[in-house]
Amino acid sequence: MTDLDQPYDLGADAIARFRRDGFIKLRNVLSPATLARYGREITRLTLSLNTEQRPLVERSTYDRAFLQVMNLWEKSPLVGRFVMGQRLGRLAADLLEVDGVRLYHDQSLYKEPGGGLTPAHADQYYWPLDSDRTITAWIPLQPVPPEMGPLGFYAGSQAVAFGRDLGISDESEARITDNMARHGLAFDCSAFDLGEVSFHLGWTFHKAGPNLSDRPRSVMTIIYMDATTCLLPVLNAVQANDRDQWCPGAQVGEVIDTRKNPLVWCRG
Ligand SMILES: O=C(O)CCC(=O)C(=O)O
Repeated sequence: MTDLDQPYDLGADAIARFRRDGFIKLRNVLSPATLARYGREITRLTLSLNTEQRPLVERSTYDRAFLQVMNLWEKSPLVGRFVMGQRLGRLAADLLEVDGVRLYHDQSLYKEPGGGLTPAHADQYYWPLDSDRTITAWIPLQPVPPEMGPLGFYAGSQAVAFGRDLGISDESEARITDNMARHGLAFDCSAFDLGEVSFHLGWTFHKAGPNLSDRPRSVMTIIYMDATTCLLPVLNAVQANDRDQWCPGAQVGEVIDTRKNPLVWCRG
């Protein structure tokens, strides 16, 4: 077994902290060797499959934030091995306090040198899922110092309803940031060391600064859901798009177990 599969020692209070804050940052989750091996393939695929050709100045705020390529696990057996890794899957299930997790989808988020901020948002706005037991592992493929745009989290914001209807935009950045300040929620936008991985709930508000460095900020993300999650009727066009891309054929009110949603980890 490699560090991709071995259990990670979460420590005594990590699950309680995650329950309270809606996010957690964990050190030494993946080794430099593992990140280098799989990271090379993730970055290679991201650059070869990316369709964005416009210069940064001609793009919207969303499109300046990162190059985004989804479901790399389907494109490369090597990335498939990474996404099905048992260490991250088990961490997702333990933090969610569920018996098993399935894949919702993966995505590579590559903030180019000079790339803009990632506006404040909560991911679950995009997802037609009937459970709040959803979680994203944010896995930097190199260290992320403050000037490269580390992901930042509002502690406890998973309990805030305001802003859940806002997609990533200048409006979400302005209104959610203002509302988080009104609630006085602490914002953790600390750097990530190599090997450090964060996990956040689908309803936790988060954002990232611009990449002011001359190096790309390459990050792989894996989105897991409780293995018993069912499909909801979609609320908007972006949710319809998500349903069709990430769980084609799933039926409203039934457990989402299409070929695109393999069980990654389950207890026992
Ligand atoms: O990487 C980023 O800048 C944004 C990431 C994000 O919003 C997410 O993974 O949910």
